[in-house]
Formats: sequence, structure tokens, C-alpha cells
Amino acid sequence: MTTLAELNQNCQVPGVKFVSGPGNFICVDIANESATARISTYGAHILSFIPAGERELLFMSRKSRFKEAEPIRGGVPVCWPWFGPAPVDGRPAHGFLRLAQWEVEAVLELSGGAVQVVLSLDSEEADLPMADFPFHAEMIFTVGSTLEITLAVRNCGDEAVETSGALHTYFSVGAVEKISIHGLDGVIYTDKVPNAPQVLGNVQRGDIRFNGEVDWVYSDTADAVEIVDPEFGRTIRVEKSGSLSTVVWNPWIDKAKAMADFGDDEYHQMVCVEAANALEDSRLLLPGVTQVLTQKISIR
Ligand code: TA6
Repeated sequence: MTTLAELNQNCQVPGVKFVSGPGNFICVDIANESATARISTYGAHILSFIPAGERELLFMSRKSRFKEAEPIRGGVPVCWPWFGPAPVDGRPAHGFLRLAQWEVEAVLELSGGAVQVVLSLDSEEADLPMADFPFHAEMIFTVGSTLEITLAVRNCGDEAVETSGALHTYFSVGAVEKISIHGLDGVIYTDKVPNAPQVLGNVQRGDIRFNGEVDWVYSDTADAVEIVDPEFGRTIRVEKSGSLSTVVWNPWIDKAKAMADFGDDEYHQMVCVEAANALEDSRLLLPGVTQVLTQKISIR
């Protein structure tokens, strides 16, 4: 893997430097007039995004482990080639891309001052024992006054493969009990909370509000959503493309206590809104085809 010194020597973009971050993961630090951000090459995982004049937009658990072979608890975990429980026993939830060491492909300064960071993962070059088919993946982060995150994956094999995934974004909020999520009114959702009544037609009525565990997969929706946060006095707009399912998650009290890498009280400070290809929005990736999943985050 390229060393920190080589990465910094090769990178000529103002306001960008490579550092040894938490867990000694090589991270890309961006600090320009639009925003500051930190992206870990382990997991191709953005850890922080702070637009100029704003507070942190992404939640990071104080108990996140930052250890290889473990997921990072916060920021934007990249879930692929499966979302949720593994289809094969003994494999981790949410796939293995978030547990892999990615390579730095490019760091670019775009017109308008945004910085673009491209990380890549190639199943033929990396040691990925769980890769059942050859693929080439890229994560493309465009950091400016807004944050755009793209997962692009090409099927390099000669057979079609069934995949699912998500950009599993943890948003920082002032108090989850006071926020509302607007944009999914009338959309059907599957309730994944254990022991929830499994009815076919859960339909969202109005804005989403939180007074218990929420683990809901909204189907057949390409719509943007907005997280209205009166405590922090801001509205976060979340747009997407390449996805017809949106996941909304808050672990609430019991699940928060059950997660060793998550503070018991931290459920108050976060909500996940995920651009997904989940459940019936799983994707059949044909040989040679590239699928693209994008989430764009802005303060409105
Ligand atoms: O996206 C919501 C979810 O699927 C929840 O069911 C919960 O398991 C969450 O992801 C976190 O999963 P993780 O494997 O990161 O602990």
C-alpha cells in the first residue's frame, strides 16, 4: 500500500493532506473554505463532514472501535454486495466493502473549489476472501458546501450476480425525539424492528417522528427527504440516485444498550437515512455492467 509520504507527495490539491487517523487508518483530511472532512481509506468510509459555518453533519459513536475487520460505528458505512444479514452463514452483516482497505485512485480539485476523492477496490488485486465474483468498485466523494457520495461497482465476471447495498449514513441531530423526517408521506415501508407486526401495507402517514426503535425500509421511492432538526436549528436535505429504497433507522434504548460500539445514550444524537438497494430493490448486476448509487447531503 502507498505510504503516507508518497500519498502527500503525489497530492497537489490545496487543503488536502493524508494523515494517520483513528486506528492508524490512512485518512484524507480536507480543509477548504467550503468545508472540512475526513475520509478513511479503510472501508472507504467518510468519518466527518462539516460545511463552513455549520456544526458536524455526520454522527460518530464515541465507542466506535476503529479496528481492522470491524465496522466503524458512524459516518457513512458502505454496505455491499449485500444489505443486512449475510446470505451465507459466518459472513458479516452489510457486506465486506466497509471492512476492506481501499486504494487512493485520485484526488482532484473541481471548478468551484470542491475536492473529489476517488478510492478503489479491485477483487483481483485485493485479498477479499468473501468476494464470490470479480468486481471493481470505486467510492467517489465530492466535498464542497455539499457532500456527494457515490458507490460505483462493475461486475467483472461473466455471470449475472444478485446484489443489494446502501450508503448507510449516520446523521448528527440535536435530539432525535424532536426531529421529523419529511418526504416519505404515503410511501409503503417494511418494518424490520424485531417482533413488529408484519403487515403488508405499512404506509407512512405524514412526517416520520421518533418515540421508539425505528428500522423501516421504504420501497419504490426515489425521493429526497429532509431531516428537520429544531434543536440544532437546521434542515438536512438528503437526495439520492440509483436507489428506489430508503432506510430510516434509530436503535432507541434497548438496541443502543446491546451495541458494544455505541453509547447507551447516543441514540438521542443520531438518525440513519440510507440510500439503499434493499429488499425488493436488490439489483441484478449483469456481466460488464456498472451500478451506481449516490447520496447527496446539503444543509437547506
Ligand atoms: O440500516 C439499519 C440496519 O440494517 C439495522 O437493522 C441495524 O442492524 C443497523 O443497520 C446497523 O447494522 P450494523 O451491522 O452496522 O451494526
